[in-house]
Amino acid sequence: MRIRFILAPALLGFLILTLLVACGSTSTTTSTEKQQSASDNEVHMTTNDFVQKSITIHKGESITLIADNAVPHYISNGTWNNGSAKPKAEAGAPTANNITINGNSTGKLGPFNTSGTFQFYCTIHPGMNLTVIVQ
Ligand SMILES: [Cu+2]
Repeated sequence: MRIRFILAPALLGFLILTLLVACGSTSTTTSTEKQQSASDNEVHMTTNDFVQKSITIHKGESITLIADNAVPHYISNGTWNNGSAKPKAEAGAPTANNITINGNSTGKLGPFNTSGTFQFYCTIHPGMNLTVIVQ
């Protein structure tokens, strides 16, 4: 009699443990998804500029560039300096050679696998610069 009372909760405990392990593997997937969304690093673009002039991200992450209206943008390594385009790729910078972001759509910049400060510009919009700081 007593043994059954002890065994039944033990069996129940085992079942709960099995369920928890099963749920645990599901929540691992969820935390991976969270990590991905946390590293979305969105930068919006108006008709002729980045909404923010710089963004700080972690090593290994990428940036999602978002055109908020119908104007397309072409992103390359370098910067606008006093109205002149200055193409330049820093050591360790991901290559951006006129990455085309059509109007009302998105594009990816990266991944950034090296720490440092990297400059990007839109080749058709003078002054449209973005600084990416990778930590
Ligand atoms: Cu542009």
